[in-house]
Amino acid sequence: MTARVLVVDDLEPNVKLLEARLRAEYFEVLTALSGQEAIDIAVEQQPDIILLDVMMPGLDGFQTCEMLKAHDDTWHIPVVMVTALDQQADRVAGLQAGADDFLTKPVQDIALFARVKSLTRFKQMTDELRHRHAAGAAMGVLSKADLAGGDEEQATILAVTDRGRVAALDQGSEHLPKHMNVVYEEDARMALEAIRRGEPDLVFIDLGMESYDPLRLCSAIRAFDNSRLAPLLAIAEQEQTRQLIRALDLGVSDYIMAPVDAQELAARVRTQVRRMRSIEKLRASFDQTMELAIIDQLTGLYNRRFLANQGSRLIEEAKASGDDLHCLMIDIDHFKLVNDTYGHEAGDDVLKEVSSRLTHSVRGSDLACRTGGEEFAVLMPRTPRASAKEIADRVLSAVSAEGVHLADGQRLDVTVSIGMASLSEGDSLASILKKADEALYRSKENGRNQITEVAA
Ligand code: GH3
Ligand code: MG
Repeated sequence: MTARVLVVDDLEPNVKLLEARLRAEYFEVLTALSGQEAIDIAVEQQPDIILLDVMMPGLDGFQTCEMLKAHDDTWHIPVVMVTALDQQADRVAGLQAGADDFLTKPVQDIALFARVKSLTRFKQMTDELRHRHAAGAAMGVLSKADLAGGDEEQATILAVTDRGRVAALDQGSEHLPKHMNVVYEEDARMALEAIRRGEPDLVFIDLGMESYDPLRLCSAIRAFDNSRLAPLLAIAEQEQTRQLIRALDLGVSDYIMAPVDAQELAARVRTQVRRMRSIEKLRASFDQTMELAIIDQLTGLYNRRFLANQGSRLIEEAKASGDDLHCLMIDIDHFKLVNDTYGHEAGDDVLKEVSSRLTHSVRGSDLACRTGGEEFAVLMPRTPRASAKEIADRVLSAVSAEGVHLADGQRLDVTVSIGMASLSEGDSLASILKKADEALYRSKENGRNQITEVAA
């Protein structure tokens, strides 16, 4: 995995040093010697991740971080604060300024690449979701709030270790929000099952475990869809750097070195949980936006926009494969009379009921849409004429067979008129809809409650 990293430090030798190490691992590197320069470059060049020194003249690292996180063009770029060793207060201030992670000087390779890779993975995931969001919805612009800070309360942490309780973990949990509780599991197989069931929100893996290969556990967790994204934190002893590097290659999200600093542990747990929650939030908000963008809210059918996109695709596919495709245009008869006689609400109820009967009359592979007030279109891919006619008959009788019950108990007879057209060579979505529409008007002229076909 590669990424574009912006290195920010007022001391040029520091910049050069990090730059060389990142380049050696095939990262692309941008550099800045001040906070302001960092902001300008970030806005213009959109790096994937920013390594930001804390102690700088002018804008210091915290101020720079705050400004990056407040700027519309840079708020989504992960920031790693580079702090002097033993500056515990700096770490807390960094996280408060909105930093996504921190590294302590002198920066060790393993820590550097672990943080950079993990944040790059996170950014790729959120970028993908942000792009889908933007593409899928002209409405519903994604706000900063959708990404920033998922809810980090209420998390279950599973610690997999066969060496008894980890003192630092117990101490660390004192620094965690109240609703994060740590559960221990000695049996790696049991742990794996719980993880695959999606039970823990975060997993600690003790790399010193003896009853089961901890690396095998990491890869087994990552091999399953359900647990592919679960935050995994490795706990490693100083002499376990080789295993740790393997674990990071296998997709461990982060690690903590023994002797574990309880506050650091708490900060890392919170960061991981927050990241996971923000991805979940982004997904949910994406699904919701998509649904609003493509579903007609009154009837639950697809809307005109979806027909325009998806319909064109179906037409192109049918033309490429040579399969039959048929189109129905359906319009409720004398619908204005329903509104005028029984009121708009009764009209809405009729629309919902007709839509529901339509949905039940067509097949899952057919695309049924509400194209306008009381007008519907159905595209039926891979459907020969005889089957299309059968489906049109089914729609006609499903609507007329039984009256629609209004909220006040009255029963209303409702019928529809239908136009049917088949796809011919030169057709586009617009032209097949037009043909079906013309056929529909013939059904209206000829007395309604009937189907008119136009041949290809
Ligand atoms: P025809 O048989 O020729 O189709 O006659 P019609 O009365 O169905 O057609 P017309 O186009 O004259 O009237 C359609 C009516 O549908 C007019 C409009 O007020 C009503 N309408 C459109 N959208 C909605 C809606 O969402 N809810 C309700 N209740 N009525 C709607
Ligand atoms: Mg009508």
